[in-house]
Amino acid sequence: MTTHVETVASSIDEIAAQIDAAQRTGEPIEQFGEALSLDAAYQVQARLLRLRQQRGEQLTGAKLGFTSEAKMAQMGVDEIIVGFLTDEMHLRSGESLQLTGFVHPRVEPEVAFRLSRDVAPGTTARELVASVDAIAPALEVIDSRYRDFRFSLSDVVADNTSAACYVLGDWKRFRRDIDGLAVSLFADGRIVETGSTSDILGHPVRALERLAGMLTTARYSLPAGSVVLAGAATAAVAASTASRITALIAELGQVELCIQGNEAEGAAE
Ligand code: OOG
Ligand code: MG
Repeated sequence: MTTHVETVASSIDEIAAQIDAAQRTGEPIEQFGEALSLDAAYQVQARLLRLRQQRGEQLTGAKLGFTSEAKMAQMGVDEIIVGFLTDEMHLRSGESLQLTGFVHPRVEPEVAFRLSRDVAPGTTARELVASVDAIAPALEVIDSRYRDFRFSLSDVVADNTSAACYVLGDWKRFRRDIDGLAVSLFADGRIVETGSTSDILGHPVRALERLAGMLTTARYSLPAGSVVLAGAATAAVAASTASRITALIAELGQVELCIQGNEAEGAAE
């Protein structure tokens, strides 16, 4: 006889397997909706991380979501969420994004922090901020595995907060006075979104402080050298609309992503 606990555990594994398959094939799935609690969604996310680690991927950091009004308004979700990053998601400078294999990727500008020490659940906000040694402009590629890029809070948490890839600009020494810096997103040289680093919870360092409390929920430790993405200051743009997307953050610099596949529309592969 199966107990209730076993049934719940197997449905977490089952949901994780479905999301993992959607991520690997680029075939979208239906939302889970009300059936999935937020706690179960974080368990699904932890299971997804284990599946990726079993395939040899390494945890390289964490990302926050919905830390700006622009993102909350774009997606209709208004609670801060956390997801994980792995080495496979890291696109090196000069590497292009291949659109094949994604469902409907979008790109957004991010502030990235680097941790100089291991950070485990239970670390205080003050300790976490004190462990940061560098900051960089970044781009995040998000790709919801759900049909039509629509989800509830639990759906998006289970789907590792839509995390797909990230690109980092050059690291600079960490400093705290990084609020009020202009953020611009360009698609093929045209400005498509603008904002300010203050749009991230009033100050990007607040995103770090929030992460401290969320590691317990997320159930993982971050190794020294980990990257933390603070959450986009502006709405995201569809990757299919440009062959080059650039984020520029005043005083931090710029970071660029080339996208392959747009020009191949209709061409025989
Ligand atoms: C969820 C991910 C949100 C951010 O920066 O706010 C996020 C999504 O928009 O699909 O990464
Ligand atoms: Mg993001």
